Amino acid sequence: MRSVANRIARIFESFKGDAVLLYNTGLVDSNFLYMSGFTSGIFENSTLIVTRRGMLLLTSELEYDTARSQMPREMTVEKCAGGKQLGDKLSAHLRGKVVGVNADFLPYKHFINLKKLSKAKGFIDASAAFSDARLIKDPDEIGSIREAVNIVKRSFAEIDRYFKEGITEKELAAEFDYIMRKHGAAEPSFKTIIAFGKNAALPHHAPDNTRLKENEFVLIDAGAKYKNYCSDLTRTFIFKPDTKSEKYRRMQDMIEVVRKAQSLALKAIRPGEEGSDIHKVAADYINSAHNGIYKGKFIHGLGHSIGIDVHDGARISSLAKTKLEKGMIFSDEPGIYLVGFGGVRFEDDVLVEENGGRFL
Ligand SMILES: [Mn+2]
Repeated sequence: MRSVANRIARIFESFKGDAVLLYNTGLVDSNFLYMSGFTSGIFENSTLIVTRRGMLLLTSELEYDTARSQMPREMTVEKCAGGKQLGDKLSAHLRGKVVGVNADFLPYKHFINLKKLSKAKGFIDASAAFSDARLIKDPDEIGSIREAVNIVKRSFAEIDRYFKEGITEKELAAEFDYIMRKHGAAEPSFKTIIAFGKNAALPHHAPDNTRLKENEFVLIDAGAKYKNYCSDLTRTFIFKPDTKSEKYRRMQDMIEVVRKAQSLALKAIRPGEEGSDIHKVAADYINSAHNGIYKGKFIHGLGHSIGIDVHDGARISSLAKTKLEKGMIFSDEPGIYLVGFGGVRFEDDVLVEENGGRFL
Protein backbone atom coordinates (compact mmCIF):
# COMPACT_ATOMS: atom_id res chain seq x y z
CA MET A 1 0.00 0.00 0.00
CA ARG A 2 2.93 2.33 -0.62
CA SER A 3 0.87 4.11 -3.23
CA VAL A 4 -1.33 5.67 -0.52
CA ALA A 5 1.68 7.21 1.21
CA ASN A 6 2.80 8.57 -2.16
CA ARG A 7 -0.61 10.05 -2.78
CA ILE A 8 -0.61 11.83 0.58
CA ALA A 9 2.87 13.17 -0.12
CA ARG A 10 1.88 14.41 -3.57
CA ILE A 11 -1.21 16.22 -2.26
CA PHE A 12 0.79 18.06 0.39
CA GLU A 13 3.52 19.03 -2.08
CA SER A 14 1.10 21.53 -3.61
CA PHE A 15 -1.51 21.97 -0.88
CA LYS A 16 -0.14 24.18 1.87
CA GLY A 17 -2.88 23.94 4.51
CA ASP A 18 -2.90 21.70 7.61
CA ALA A 19 -5.50 19.11 6.62
CA VAL A 20 -7.96 18.20 3.89
CA LEU A 21 -11.56 17.43 4.75
CA LEU A 22 -13.34 15.21 2.22
CA TYR A 23 -17.04 14.78 2.87
CA ASN A 24 -19.26 12.40 0.90
CA THR A 25 -22.84 13.46 0.51
CA GLY A 26 -25.27 10.94 -0.99
CA LEU A 27 -22.66 10.73 -3.76
CA VAL A 28 -19.05 9.71 -3.27
CA ASP A 29 -16.28 12.25 -3.85
CA SER A 30 -13.85 10.66 -6.33
CA ASN A 31 -11.02 12.10 -4.23
CA PHE A 32 -12.33 9.95 -1.37
CA LEU A 33 -11.92 6.90 -3.61
CA TYR A 34 -8.47 8.09 -4.70
CA MET A 35 -7.25 8.40 -1.12
CA SER A 36 -9.01 5.37 0.41
CA GLY A 37 -8.74 2.95 -2.49
CA PHE A 38 -12.04 1.45 -1.30
CA THR A 39 -13.76 -0.75 -3.84
CA SER A 40 -16.63 -1.94 -1.63
CA GLY A 41 -19.19 0.03 0.38
CA ILE A 42 -21.16 3.21 -0.22
CA PHE A 43 -19.81 5.57 2.46
CA GLU A 44 -22.46 8.21 2.06
CA ASN A 45 -22.10 11.02 4.59
CA SER A 46 -18.69 9.65 5.61
CA THR A 47 -15.86 12.07 6.36
CA LEU A 48 -12.18 11.60 5.56
CA ILE A 49 -9.61 13.87 7.18
CA VAL A 50 -6.24 13.74 5.42
CA THR A 51 -3.11 15.15 7.03
CA ARG A 52 0.59 14.78 6.26
CA ARG A 53 0.74 11.96 8.82
CA GLY A 54 -2.21 9.87 7.65
CA MET A 55 -5.97 9.69 7.33
CA LEU A 56 -8.92 9.46 9.70
CA LEU A 57 -12.20 8.06 8.40
CA LEU A 58 -15.39 8.87 10.29
CA THR A 59 -18.14 6.54 9.19
CA SER A 60 -21.39 5.07 10.44
CA GLU A 61 -21.59 1.79 12.32
CA LEU A 62 -23.22 0.39 9.18
CA GLU A 63 -19.99 0.54 7.20
CA TYR A 64 -17.39 0.36 9.95
CA ASP A 65 -16.43 -3.28 9.25
CA THR A 66 -16.44 -2.75 5.48
CA ALA A 67 -13.99 0.11 6.02
CA ARG A 68 -11.80 -1.83 8.45
CA SER A 69 -11.46 -4.72 6.01
CA GLN A 70 -10.10 -2.45 3.24
CA MET A 71 -8.30 0.32 5.08
CA PRO A 72 -4.75 1.12 3.99
CA ARG A 73 -2.04 1.20 6.65
CA GLU A 74 -2.14 5.00 6.73
CA MET A 75 -5.82 5.06 7.76
CA THR A 76 -7.60 5.02 11.12
CA VAL A 77 -11.34 4.34 11.20
CA GLU A 78 -13.76 5.59 13.85
CA LYS A 79 -17.50 5.15 14.18
CA CYS A 80 -19.41 8.38 14.00
CA ALA A 81 -23.16 8.84 14.11
CA GLY A 82 -23.15 12.37 12.71
CA GLY A 83 -24.73 15.41 14.34
CA LYS A 84 -23.12 16.42 17.63
CA GLN A 85 -20.71 13.48 17.53
CA LEU A 86 -19.43 14.60 14.14
CA GLY A 87 -19.06 18.13 15.45
CA ASP A 88 -17.02 16.94 18.44
CA LYS A 89 -14.69 14.83 16.31
CA LEU A 90 -14.24 17.48 13.61
CA SER A 91 -13.46 20.23 16.08
CA ALA A 92 -11.06 17.94 17.98
CA HIS A 93 -9.00 17.52 14.80
CA LEU A 94 -9.56 20.73 12.88
CA ARG A 95 -10.11 23.56 15.38
CA GLY A 96 -7.84 26.48 14.55
CA LYS A 97 -6.41 24.76 11.44
CA VAL A 98 -6.33 25.75 7.80
CA VAL A 99 -8.47 23.14 6.08
CA GLY A 100 -8.80 22.21 2.42
CA VAL A 101 -12.03 21.08 0.81
CA ASN A 102 -12.87 19.82 -2.66
CA ALA A 103 -14.74 22.74 -4.18
CA ASP A 104 -15.34 20.70 -7.35
CA PHE A 105 -17.60 18.41 -5.35
CA LEU A 106 -18.74 19.69 -1.95
CA PRO A 107 -22.16 21.41 -2.12
CA TYR A 108 -22.34 24.81 -0.46
CA LYS A 109 -24.94 23.73 2.09
CA HIS A 110 -22.69 20.93 3.37
CA PHE A 111 -19.70 23.24 3.37
CA ILE A 112 -21.51 25.74 5.60
CA ASN A 113 -22.41 22.97 8.03
CA LEU A 114 -18.86 21.52 8.14
CA LYS A 115 -17.42 25.00 8.61
CA LYS A 116 -19.63 25.55 11.64
CA LEU A 117 -18.91 22.10 13.15
CA SER A 118 -15.14 22.08 12.65
CA LYS A 119 -14.30 25.55 14.07
CA ALA A 120 -11.38 25.68 11.65
CA LYS A 121 -9.36 28.87 11.25
CA GLY A 122 -10.01 28.98 7.51
CA PHE A 123 -10.85 27.00 4.42
CA ILE A 124 -9.16 26.80 1.05
CA ASP A 125 -9.99 24.99 -2.14
CA ALA A 126 -7.76 21.90 -2.39
CA SER A 127 -9.31 20.57 -5.62
CA ALA A 128 -6.35 21.47 -7.86
CA ALA A 129 -3.90 19.54 -5.65
CA PHE A 130 -6.01 16.42 -6.18
CA SER A 131 -6.63 16.83 -9.89
CA ASP A 132 -2.93 17.51 -10.50
CA ALA A 133 -1.89 14.45 -8.49
CA ARG A 134 -4.50 12.28 -10.19
CA LEU A 135 -3.28 13.20 -13.67
CA ILE A 136 -0.16 11.06 -13.19
CA LYS A 137 -1.13 7.43 -12.72
CA ASP A 138 0.84 5.03 -10.52
CA PRO A 139 1.30 1.35 -11.47
CA ASP A 140 -1.79 0.24 -9.51
CA GLU A 141 -3.95 2.75 -11.32
CA ILE A 142 -2.50 1.85 -14.72
CA GLY A 143 -3.22 -1.82 -14.01
CA SER A 144 -6.86 -1.09 -13.15
CA ILE A 145 -7.41 1.09 -16.22
CA ARG A 146 -5.73 -1.54 -18.41
CA GLU A 147 -8.20 -4.14 -17.12
CA ALA A 148 -11.13 -1.71 -17.63
CA VAL A 149 -9.93 -1.30 -21.24
CA ASN A 150 -9.61 -5.05 -21.76
CA ILE A 151 -13.16 -5.63 -20.51
CA VAL A 152 -14.48 -3.29 -23.21
CA LYS A 153 -12.26 -4.79 -25.92
CA ARG A 154 -13.53 -8.27 -25.07
CA SER A 155 -17.07 -6.91 -25.20
CA PHE A 156 -16.51 -5.35 -28.65
CA ALA A 157 -15.26 -8.73 -29.85
CA GLU A 158 -18.58 -10.33 -28.85
CA ILE A 159 -21.17 -7.69 -29.59
CA ASP A 160 -21.44 -8.30 -33.34
CA ARG A 161 -23.40 -11.51 -32.71
CA TYR A 162 -26.27 -9.23 -31.60
CA PHE A 163 -26.16 -7.12 -34.78
CA LYS A 164 -29.38 -8.06 -36.53
CA GLU A 165 -31.93 -6.30 -38.59
CA GLY A 166 -34.55 -4.58 -36.44
CA ILE A 167 -32.72 -4.58 -33.08
CA THR A 168 -33.06 -1.18 -31.41
CA GLU A 169 -30.24 0.97 -30.10
CA LYS A 170 -31.62 0.57 -26.58
CA GLU A 171 -31.67 -3.22 -26.87
CA LEU A 172 -28.10 -3.31 -28.16
CA ALA A 173 -26.98 -0.99 -25.34
CA ALA A 174 -28.54 -3.37 -22.79
CA GLU A 175 -26.69 -6.32 -24.36
CA PHE A 176 -23.42 -4.41 -24.34
CA ASP A 177 -23.73 -3.45 -20.67
CA TYR A 178 -24.56 -7.05 -19.76
CA ILE A 179 -21.53 -8.36 -21.67
CA MET A 180 -19.24 -5.83 -19.96
CA ARG A 181 -20.47 -6.96 -16.54
CA LYS A 182 -19.95 -10.60 -17.46
CA HIS A 183 -16.36 -9.72 -18.31
CA GLY A 184 -15.79 -8.16 -14.89
CA ALA A 185 -17.03 -4.57 -15.08
CA ALA A 186 -18.36 -3.25 -11.76
CA GLU A 187 -20.63 -1.04 -13.86
CA PRO A 188 -20.47 1.00 -17.07
CA SER A 189 -18.27 4.08 -16.57
CA PHE A 190 -20.93 6.21 -18.32
CA LYS A 191 -24.18 5.62 -20.21
CA THR A 192 -23.29 3.49 -23.20
CA ILE A 193 -23.75 5.31 -26.51
CA ILE A 194 -25.16 3.26 -29.38
CA ALA A 195 -25.96 5.13 -32.57
CA PHE A 196 -27.24 3.62 -35.83
CA GLY A 197 -27.04 5.25 -39.25
CA LYS A 198 -27.65 9.00 -39.20
CA ASN A 199 -27.70 9.06 -35.40
CA ALA A 200 -23.94 8.40 -35.48
CA ALA A 201 -23.49 12.02 -36.62
CA LEU A 202 -24.43 13.11 -33.06
CA PRO A 203 -21.41 12.44 -30.80
CA HIS A 204 -23.50 12.22 -27.61
CA HIS A 205 -26.58 10.50 -29.02
CA ALA A 206 -28.63 8.66 -26.36
CA PRO A 207 -29.77 5.18 -27.48
CA ASP A 208 -33.43 5.24 -28.54
CA ASN A 209 -35.85 2.99 -30.42
CA THR A 210 -34.14 3.42 -33.80
CA ARG A 211 -33.88 0.03 -35.49
CA LEU A 212 -30.83 -1.34 -37.24
CA LYS A 213 -30.89 -1.58 -41.03
CA GLU A 214 -28.53 -3.02 -43.61
CA ASN A 215 -25.57 -0.99 -44.85
CA GLU A 216 -25.61 1.39 -41.88
CA PHE A 217 -23.17 2.55 -39.24
CA VAL A 218 -23.21 1.02 -35.77
CA LEU A 219 -21.27 3.36 -33.47
CA ILE A 220 -20.60 2.12 -29.94
CA ASP A 221 -18.95 4.38 -27.36
CA ALA A 222 -18.66 2.60 -24.01
CA GLY A 223 -16.57 2.26 -20.90
CA ALA A 224 -16.22 -0.11 -17.97
CA LYS A 225 -15.35 0.55 -14.35
CA TYR A 226 -12.88 -1.77 -12.72
CA LYS A 227 -11.70 -1.19 -9.13
CA ASN A 228 -12.99 2.41 -9.32
CA TYR A 229 -11.14 3.14 -12.59
CA CYS A 230 -12.73 3.89 -15.95
CA SER A 231 -12.08 3.08 -19.57
CA ASP A 232 -13.62 4.81 -22.58
CA LEU A 233 -13.51 3.30 -26.07
CA THR A 234 -15.39 3.74 -29.33
CA ARG A 235 -15.75 1.53 -32.38
CA THR A 236 -17.69 2.14 -35.58
CA PHE A 237 -18.94 -0.86 -37.56
CA ILE A 238 -20.94 -1.17 -40.79
CA PHE A 239 -23.83 -3.63 -40.52
CA LYS A 240 -24.30 -5.92 -43.56
CA PRO A 241 -22.33 -3.68 -45.92
CA ASP A 242 -23.48 -3.37 -49.51
CA THR A 243 -19.96 -3.19 -50.82
CA LYS A 244 -20.99 -2.01 -54.27
CA SER A 245 -22.98 0.99 -53.03
CA GLU A 246 -21.78 4.57 -53.09
CA LYS A 247 -22.95 4.88 -49.47
CA TYR A 248 -20.70 2.04 -48.41
CA ARG A 249 -17.68 3.59 -50.14
CA ARG A 250 -18.33 6.87 -48.33
CA MET A 251 -18.72 5.13 -44.95
CA GLN A 252 -15.58 3.06 -45.49
CA ASP A 253 -13.60 6.14 -46.48
CA MET A 254 -14.69 7.98 -43.33
CA ILE A 255 -13.53 5.01 -41.26
CA GLU A 256 -10.14 4.96 -42.97
CA VAL A 257 -9.58 8.70 -42.54
CA VAL A 258 -10.52 8.60 -38.84
CA ARG A 259 -8.36 5.54 -38.20
CA LYS A 260 -5.40 7.25 -39.85
CA ALA A 261 -5.95 10.46 -37.86
CA GLN A 262 -6.08 8.43 -34.66
CA SER A 263 -2.80 6.65 -35.39
CA LEU A 264 -1.04 9.88 -36.45
CA ALA A 265 -2.07 11.45 -33.14
CA LEU A 266 -0.83 8.41 -31.22
CA LYS A 267 2.57 8.67 -32.94
CA ALA A 268 2.84 12.36 -32.01
CA ILE A 269 2.27 11.72 -28.28
CA ARG A 270 5.31 11.89 -26.03
CA PRO A 271 6.28 13.52 -22.74
CA GLY A 272 6.84 17.26 -23.11
CA GLU A 273 4.46 17.69 -26.05
CA GLU A 274 1.61 20.16 -25.81
CA GLY A 275 -1.83 18.54 -25.95
CA SER A 276 -3.23 21.12 -28.38
CA ASP A 277 -0.46 20.22 -30.86
CA ILE A 278 -1.53 16.56 -30.70
CA HIS A 279 -5.13 17.60 -31.38
CA LYS A 280 -3.86 19.60 -34.36
CA VAL A 281 -2.13 16.57 -35.89
CA ALA A 282 -5.45 14.70 -36.07
CA ALA A 283 -7.53 17.76 -37.02
CA ASP A 284 -5.13 18.81 -39.82
CA TYR A 285 -5.21 15.32 -41.31
CA ILE A 286 -9.03 15.15 -41.29
CA ASN A 287 -9.47 18.72 -42.55
CA SER A 288 -7.10 18.24 -45.48
CA ALA A 289 -8.09 14.69 -46.53
CA HIS A 290 -9.34 14.45 -50.15
CA ASN A 291 -8.91 18.20 -50.70
CA GLY A 292 -10.97 19.10 -47.68
CA ILE A 293 -14.22 17.13 -48.10
CA TYR A 294 -14.31 16.56 -44.32
CA LYS A 295 -13.10 20.04 -43.37
CA GLY A 296 -14.78 21.22 -40.16
CA LYS A 297 -16.45 17.85 -39.55
CA PHE A 298 -14.24 16.85 -36.61
CA ILE A 299 -16.23 18.85 -34.09
CA HIS A 300 -14.77 18.03 -30.68
CA GLY A 301 -11.45 17.78 -28.86
CA LEU A 302 -9.17 14.83 -29.53
CA GLY A 303 -9.32 13.49 -25.98
CA HIS A 304 -9.48 13.79 -22.22
CA SER A 305 -7.67 12.27 -19.27
CA ILE A 306 -9.15 9.10 -17.84
CA GLY A 307 -8.99 7.80 -14.28
CA ILE A 308 -11.48 7.46 -11.43
CA ASP A 309 -13.63 9.85 -13.43
CA VAL A 310 -14.12 9.17 -17.11
CA HIS A 311 -13.27 12.83 -17.76
CA ASP A 312 -10.53 12.99 -15.17
CA GLY A 313 -9.43 16.61 -15.18
CA ALA A 314 -7.49 17.47 -18.34
CA ARG A 315 -8.41 17.78 -22.00
CA ILE A 316 -6.64 17.53 -25.32
CA SER A 317 -8.21 20.06 -27.67
CA SER A 318 -7.37 23.15 -29.69
CA LEU A 319 -8.08 25.33 -26.63
CA ALA A 320 -6.73 23.40 -23.63
CA LYS A 321 -3.15 23.81 -22.44
CA THR A 322 -1.98 20.41 -21.23
CA LYS A 323 1.69 19.51 -21.19
CA LEU A 324 1.96 15.74 -21.60
CA GLU A 325 3.85 13.84 -18.92
CA LYS A 326 4.86 10.25 -18.39
CA GLY A 327 2.10 8.35 -16.58
CA MET A 328 -0.83 10.31 -17.94
CA ILE A 329 -3.67 8.41 -19.62
CA PHE A 330 -5.73 10.13 -22.31
CA SER A 331 -8.33 9.08 -24.84
CA ASP A 332 -7.38 9.46 -28.53
CA GLU A 333 -10.77 9.83 -30.22
CA PRO A 334 -11.00 11.67 -33.52
CA GLY A 335 -14.24 11.57 -35.50
CA ILE A 336 -16.02 12.77 -38.63
CA TYR A 337 -19.68 13.78 -38.36
CA LEU A 338 -21.87 14.36 -41.43
CA VAL A 339 -25.31 15.50 -40.30
CA GLY A 340 -28.05 13.60 -42.14
CA PHE A 341 -25.62 10.87 -43.21
CA GLY A 342 -23.81 9.46 -40.18
CA GLY A 343 -20.60 9.63 -38.21
CA VAL A 344 -17.46 7.73 -37.39
CA ARG A 345 -15.37 7.79 -34.21
CA PHE A 346 -12.59 5.56 -33.02
CA GLU A 347 -11.38 5.88 -29.46
CA ASP A 348 -8.61 4.16 -27.55
CA ASP A 349 -6.94 5.00 -24.25
CA VAL A 350 -3.29 6.01 -24.43
CA LEU A 351 -0.67 5.71 -21.71
CA VAL A 352 2.07 8.32 -22.06
CA GLU A 353 5.37 6.48 -21.64
CA GLU A 354 8.99 7.62 -21.66
CA ASN A 355 9.37 7.05 -25.41
CA GLY A 356 5.87 7.86 -26.60
CA GLY A 357 2.22 6.93 -26.39
CA ARG A 358 0.90 3.40 -26.25
CA PHE A 359 -2.68 2.17 -26.53
CA LEU A 360 -3.75 0.24 -23.45
MN1 LIG B 1 -14.12 9.68 -24.51
